[in-house]
Amino acid sequence: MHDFMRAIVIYRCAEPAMSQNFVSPDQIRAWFSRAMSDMYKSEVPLYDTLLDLVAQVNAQTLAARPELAAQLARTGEIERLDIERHGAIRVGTAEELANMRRVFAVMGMRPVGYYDLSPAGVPVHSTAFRATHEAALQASPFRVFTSLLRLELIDDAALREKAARILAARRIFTARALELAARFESQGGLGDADAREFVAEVLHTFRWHGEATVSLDDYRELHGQHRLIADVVAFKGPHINHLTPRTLDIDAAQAEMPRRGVSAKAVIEGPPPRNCPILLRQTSFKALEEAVSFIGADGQAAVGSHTARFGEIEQRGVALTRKGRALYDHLLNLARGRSSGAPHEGNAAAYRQTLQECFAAFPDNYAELHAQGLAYFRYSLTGKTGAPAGADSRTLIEQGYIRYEPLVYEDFLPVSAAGIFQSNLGDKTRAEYAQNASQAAFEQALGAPVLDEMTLYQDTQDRSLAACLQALGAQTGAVAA
Ligand code: OOG
Ligand code: NI
Repeated sequence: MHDFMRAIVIYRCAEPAMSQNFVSPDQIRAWFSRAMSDMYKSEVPLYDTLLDLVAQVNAQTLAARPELAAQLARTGEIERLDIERHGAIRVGTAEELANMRRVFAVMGMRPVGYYDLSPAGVPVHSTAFRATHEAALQASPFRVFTSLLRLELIDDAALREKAARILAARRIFTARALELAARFESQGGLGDADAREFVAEVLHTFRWHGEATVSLDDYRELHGQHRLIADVVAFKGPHINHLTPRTLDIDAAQAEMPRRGVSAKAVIEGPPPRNCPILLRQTSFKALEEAVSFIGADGQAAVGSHTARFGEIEQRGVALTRKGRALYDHLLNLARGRSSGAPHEGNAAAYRQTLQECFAAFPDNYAELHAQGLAYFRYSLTGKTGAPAGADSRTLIEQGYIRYEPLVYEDFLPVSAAGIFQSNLGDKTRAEYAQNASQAAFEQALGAPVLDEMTLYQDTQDRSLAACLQALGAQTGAVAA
């Protein structure tokens, strides 16, 4: 850039009038989510097949279940369904993670939750970047499961140092992307041209690169320690490794997959099928084997391969309260204990049966989930008028002035995530890392605390009830308690 242009840029940054026309972070996120999906379609053609399959299953489900269609129309989820996706990436250093947080902040995405994957033999810990307010989630629910490699869990000191050296030398963001993130921070927003440029610049970070940054020997050494380490360390950046659409019927989608030439993993992660879906159910199919050119001797490239990218679909159900989540964790552990550990190809049918039996103890209708405080809900007015002044919320619900709808789970599940990692890492060996949760270390690397998802669900639930009470209070002339 010429110096006089740089001067103009600096002048524009300092110009307060610029702050008038910022693009909303929700809009930037929606653009970015769309751009990622288009990029992934061109990189992994099977993803397009998956989108097609999910769209078909969703249309069939909505046609066959008008009560579900009506519920999703009331909560607004039906409008976001077609654009709903999550992605996943893995970064290598604290600096990369901290910059990722700054970049996602431009799109209104904050780090929510802490996930420790080390007990499952995956040397990472993670968070989910996502929108937090229900209105923003409605505009674009795009989320990214983001994992930080934990080199400190690698026992081979020489390899650990080599990996750290390789990672220290790479730059996963373009200079321009970071410049625009800094501008967002100092101005409090980005104008239209900046926002569009930002999306295009940040997209580069998540691209697949067919050229490794290391030799085939180094790759093999990293891979020998853990496949995940090779995936993070040997490449230029954190390629998006999957993009997951949301289906309304994961069992139907799973059954349809082989008919379309997609071979899904044997077991759907998460709770069993239910009338009232809770949390999250997920299934994935294997990574593609992709040709990679490694740095060879005398500048000659050496050809090898790597498997990084895979496909996944998910069905989302109601978010659980701490009490509901404790019951979920208890029943899942029970099922896994009874079938001696994590489910696999060989015991899939028996595991499904056991899971179903264990989860019989989890109430399966919304009235019961609501009454027992097991799940979060969103309250709305039914339209019935003449509510008695001063009536409490319970009475207003019982008398049909206020109804409640399940509040959808926006997050992830550590045991499920471990299952997804493992099935796609492909190797049977499951190195055990001792229980090693370290939220403090993760937050230190991130440069900020992660948000507590329970607080977010509670806030949304509270806001919806307060709005109902206020509206009814305005009708009766008295604000209800
Ligand atoms: C992330 C695996 C976890 C999910 O949906 O739980 C995940 C990864 O493989 O990087 O995507
Ligand atoms: Ni996923």
